[in-house]
Amino acid sequence: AESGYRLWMRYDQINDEALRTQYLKSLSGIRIDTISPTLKAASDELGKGLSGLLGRTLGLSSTASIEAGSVVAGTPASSSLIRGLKLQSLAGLGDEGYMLSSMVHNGKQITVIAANTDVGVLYGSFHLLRLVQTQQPVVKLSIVEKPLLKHRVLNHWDNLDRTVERGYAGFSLWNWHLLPGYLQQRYIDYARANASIGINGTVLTNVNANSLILTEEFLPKVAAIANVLRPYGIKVYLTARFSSPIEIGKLKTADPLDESVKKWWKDKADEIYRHIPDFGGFLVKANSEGQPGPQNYGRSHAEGANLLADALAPHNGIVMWRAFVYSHEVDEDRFKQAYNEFKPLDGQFRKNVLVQVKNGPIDFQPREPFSPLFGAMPKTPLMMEFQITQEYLGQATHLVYQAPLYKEVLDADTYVKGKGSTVARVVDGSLDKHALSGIAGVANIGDDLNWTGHLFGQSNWYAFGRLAWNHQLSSENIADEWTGMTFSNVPEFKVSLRGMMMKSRENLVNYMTPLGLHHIMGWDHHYGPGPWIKDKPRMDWTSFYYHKADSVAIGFDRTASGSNALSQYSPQVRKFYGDLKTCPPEYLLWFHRLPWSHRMKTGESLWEALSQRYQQGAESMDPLIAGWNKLAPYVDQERFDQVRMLLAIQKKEAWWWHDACLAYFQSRSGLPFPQGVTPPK
Ligand code: GCW
Repeated sequence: AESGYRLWMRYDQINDEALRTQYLKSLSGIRIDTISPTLKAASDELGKGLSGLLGRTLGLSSTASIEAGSVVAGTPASSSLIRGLKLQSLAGLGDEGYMLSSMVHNGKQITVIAANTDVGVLYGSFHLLRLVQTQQPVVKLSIVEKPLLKHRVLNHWDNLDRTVERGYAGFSLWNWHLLPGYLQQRYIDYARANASIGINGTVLTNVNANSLILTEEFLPKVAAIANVLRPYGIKVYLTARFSSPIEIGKLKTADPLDESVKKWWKDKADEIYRHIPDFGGFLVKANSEGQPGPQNYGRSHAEGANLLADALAPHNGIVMWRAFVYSHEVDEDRFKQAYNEFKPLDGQFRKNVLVQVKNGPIDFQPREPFSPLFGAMPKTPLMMEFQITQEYLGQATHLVYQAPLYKEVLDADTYVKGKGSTVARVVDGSLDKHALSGIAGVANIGDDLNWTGHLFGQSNWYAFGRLAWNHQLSSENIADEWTGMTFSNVPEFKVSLRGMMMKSRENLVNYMTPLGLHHIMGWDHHYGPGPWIKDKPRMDWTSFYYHKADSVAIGFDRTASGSNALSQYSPQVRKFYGDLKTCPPEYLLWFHRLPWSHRMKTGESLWEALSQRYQQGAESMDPLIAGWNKLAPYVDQERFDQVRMLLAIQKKEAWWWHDACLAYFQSRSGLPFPQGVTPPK
């Protein structure tokens, strides 16, 4: 029962009786008038949540008279009371925002959850629940909220056989065999969890796509999932394999300029919308890692994207076209390839296309500089792609709270329109005035009892959703919300756990890839260390390509004397990273190739600094484990043990990284370890 299945929506009774009584005064009954499927979801959630937390079944009614303590939820259309309030602030809230207000109505103190749409009411209901779950006051509420980004989407890399590419939490949630007839409760709980953090879209299938998903065999199954998710404000999207017209359409070509191909996609879109009237659109990986695409026919990414965009446009669907492309056939730093290919296409995409860009230029490393595409395509809405599943971050075995990673990228300044041109402002459309905006997170969810394998994987799903809604939230606040809802609101507990979570990502960077090292993980599985990996069919699949360590130096020179990838950034950013005086140590080997004897600002040599970071990283596990053990009184045995056991594995593996990397790099540098660094076993 305590496996973690309930995620952050636990709704257990608040222990403190005085506090419960206080809450009951303000929240004594729920009134929702008209019951649409979405308002029913809101009312179910409020009913279940408040009754659970406050330990008393709350009256839930569409006719109950308004009493002091009533919660009135609805839209001007669904509720005459809310219509009567003539709420001014609704005007600015769009179709997903909401307000949460304490008000006096006919002399009675009530709480109003109001929005322009039913889904806004649902989001507001979850907000109210969060306040109670985290034991915040609910009197004198005056909250208005609306999302800063339009499309807040999970990307499932789920295959039709239910394996999940880079999934570490079991098999895919989507049981294609039993669909459409059998609808698991889990689909509903998935929808609730996403709605609770404002996620409004999900791509069900892997970007390495199978065209069968677009056939009559599968579309009714997709429609069944869409029907479950719809009341929760979540749209369904699919990945489109570019060669589908050939594979399932029996055409001779998939050339985007061919008339029969255009017609095929139009017909296909019409067919999909017959099954799913509010289908979201397509996510496409094309001409990347062997996937088919427009370049197979000598056409550009824009021509490929526009083909699909035109087919979806009559139905208001969108195309999310990925910019993750690189090829060993091009003699160019992999860092530079996406930019080289996409920047020239700026302005050529249809209005319903977003180009989806991974946060960094290589591939979801523990730390990457922001992708230089952000800021480089002002005429195209760019969608952020984060990876929630920890492909390169110890997968579902290591505790890594990723909000600081997401924030680091979102807050980075591109300087393309002067100071303050942050990546977040590129992505939310405010910098270049785009109405379309979005963010995607590659999901870490599977059918494991606790959804994410590592219990703390839940915090990354949660943090992604919260930042997708509002990228200005702080990592600390998000951690506090999550720990409060997931475990306990005892202040000492929250403060300790926050501290542990906030350090966890930097710890991992230190024991895996300190000082700007990147992509030195084991080949293909990307789990453990593999800095020695050299002989592979492609240079850009070796570790040596990225670290280039020899007896003299280490690092990738991306300044003007090297690949000059830095030229893809604005002059300020270029100078900042390019100048050794300003380049932060965290990014050093991303941009510079330096002798082992290079003097760091701290006075130590590069070799010493590197060794020390590995040492720090490995040693960081002891305080983390001790910290968790101290928290035992606040966590049920089952979840406590889950984390405890994984931390023990993580510690072993942090030392594995330490030993393997130090042994390897010493075989290059030939230098002795500085004092305090444990020699590798
Ligand atoms: O991160 C890499 C992964 C691939 C993945 C690819 C991509 C889905 O190793 O498994 O394929 O990127 O993002 O397309």
